[in-house]
Amino acid sequence: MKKLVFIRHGQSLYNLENRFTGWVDIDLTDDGYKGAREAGEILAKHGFTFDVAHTSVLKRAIRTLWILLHEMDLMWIPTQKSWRLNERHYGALQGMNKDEIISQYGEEQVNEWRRSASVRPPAISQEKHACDQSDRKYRGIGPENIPLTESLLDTEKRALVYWQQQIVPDLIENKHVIVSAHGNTLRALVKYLDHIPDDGVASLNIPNSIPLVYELDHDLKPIRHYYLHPDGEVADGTIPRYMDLDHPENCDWIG
Ligand code: DG2
Repeated sequence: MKKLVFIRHGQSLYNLENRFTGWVDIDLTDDGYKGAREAGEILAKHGFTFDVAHTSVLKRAIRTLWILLHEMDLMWIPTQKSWRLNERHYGALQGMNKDEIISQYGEEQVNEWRRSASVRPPAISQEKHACDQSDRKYRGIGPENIPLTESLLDTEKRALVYWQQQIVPDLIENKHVIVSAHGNTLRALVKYLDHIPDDGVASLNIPNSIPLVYELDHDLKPIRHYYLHPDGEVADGTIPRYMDLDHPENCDWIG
């Protein structure tokens, strides 16, 4: 059996301020640092170790990984960073307060932008797009690959290229793999792994800094998955498929 751990970065400043983040390279809050430390502690407590790590080129995911690996005394392991693991590009919504956008466009429209599979938010301005294109982080990937906006399916498509080319080979070699990424990149990977249909993905939410463990068979098919939560108790047979952020009281944890 192969084990793969996903972690969404700790709370970012924009998460705290309830703003759309996407490709904006915002850092962690103090709580974000704490969450990342706790994630490392609980992984170590449960005997997890890693041979290789994958993350995005955005500092909230990178720093979460650094802190977590520091807690586990694993700072030496090889780490690969790729724009393909970046958060979904939220287009013109980036930097905007989510509640203000709801009052402007209505809950239904905003929900569709946030949680539908195929709907893209309005595109970013040409000026901002030019800034992304000239960002050194994205040099060498081809300006045509820098999105103006993305749907979840767009994000899934580019994340799956990375999955197939970089993560699958590590898993085949039986390496212990951790992926530190973002809410929507991880939604896209979970959607793929668990064959969630496009119209079933709206209620899938990934919480900040709670390790999500996948056990996979030799063909990389998921056997089961569970969250490791610092306040949790071992929950046998009652593991929720996903955390419902709106109703966390419905969730069981392995901790
Ligand atoms: C959040 C997700 O991404 O937002 O871009 O605002 O994981 O990088 O904090 P993250 C963002 P929602 O899709 O939940 O609105």
